[in-house]
Amino acid sequence: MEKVEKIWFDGEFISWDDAQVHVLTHTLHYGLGVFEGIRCYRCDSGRTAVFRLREHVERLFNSAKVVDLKIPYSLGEIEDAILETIKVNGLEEGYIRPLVFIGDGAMGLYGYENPVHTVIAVWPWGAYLGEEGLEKGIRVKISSYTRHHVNTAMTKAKVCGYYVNSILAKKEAKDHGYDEALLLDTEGYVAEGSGENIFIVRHGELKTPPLTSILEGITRDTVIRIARHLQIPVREERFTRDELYMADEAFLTGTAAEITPIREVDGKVIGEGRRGEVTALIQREFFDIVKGRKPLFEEWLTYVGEVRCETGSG
Ligand code: PPE
Repeated sequence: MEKVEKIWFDGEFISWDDAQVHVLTHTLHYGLGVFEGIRCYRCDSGRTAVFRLREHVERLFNSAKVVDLKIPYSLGEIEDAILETIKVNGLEEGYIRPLVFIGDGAMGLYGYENPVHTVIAVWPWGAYLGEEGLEKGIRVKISSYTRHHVNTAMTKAKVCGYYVNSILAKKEAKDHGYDEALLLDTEGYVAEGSGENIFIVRHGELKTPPLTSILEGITRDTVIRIARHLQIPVREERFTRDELYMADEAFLTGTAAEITPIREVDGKVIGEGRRGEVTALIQREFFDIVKGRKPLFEEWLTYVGEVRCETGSG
């Protein structure tokens, strides 16, 4: 990965190489920590804008709430720190990774008296599933791993440890020559990708799994709003893998993955085996929005380096 100069670590900027932790860091052993993934884009005006900053930082605080981590900063402070981190590094376009974790101190499962650390790293990050994937679509495999049961993991929280499930699914898919894994829920319905939500297009309608055992994706919400704006019907409804096989189009959504068309699932060609029309339409609208070309969705953009009249408090 491409390094930048500084990382925000507990309120201070330190150099990338100095951003280290002790080997007895609690989160490293047991996985209880929360994080976010946010993107910023260089707009046509030349300015850099963070996409849906408020919603991402709110989700970070909600994730922390779900697992009882106390973030020692307010929501507004984290937002400002994110903007500052982008600015000091001169990042024009890329990815932002806030992480809240439990430091070293006591070992054993009850780490709640250990210090809680907060870091914000940024780096340039291109297309998550490849530039070609964005254009031509990717090949996906239904995973042999099941997405967490709602009472095993509270999947609306973006918790570090949950990602072991995603990593194994992703590795399995890659080992079998696919680009990405798709996980079913404990009842066998389509849930989500290893790090993306999923949509299908059938009979001119969009369908996406309801928010039960999946992450409340911010890109998912963006797509739903874009579809409504374009007057494409959207249903949040469970569907099965055979319905996915029969779909006219399918695509994945995520901050990292953006909007990535699916051209094949388990060796079966989806639709015409390339980016479908509805997918292309939504993808185009999405990139226009994040790059500041759509005044109607301007409220989703927070520009870096501008004085903000409103900073929320946590
Ligand atoms: N489901 C999961 C499990 C998930 O991790 C993500 C984001 C999503 C859905 C989509 O959510 P949103 O980004 O709000 O639209 N995955 C992040 C981590 C990727 C990584 O490799 O790290 C991301 O896209 O930033």
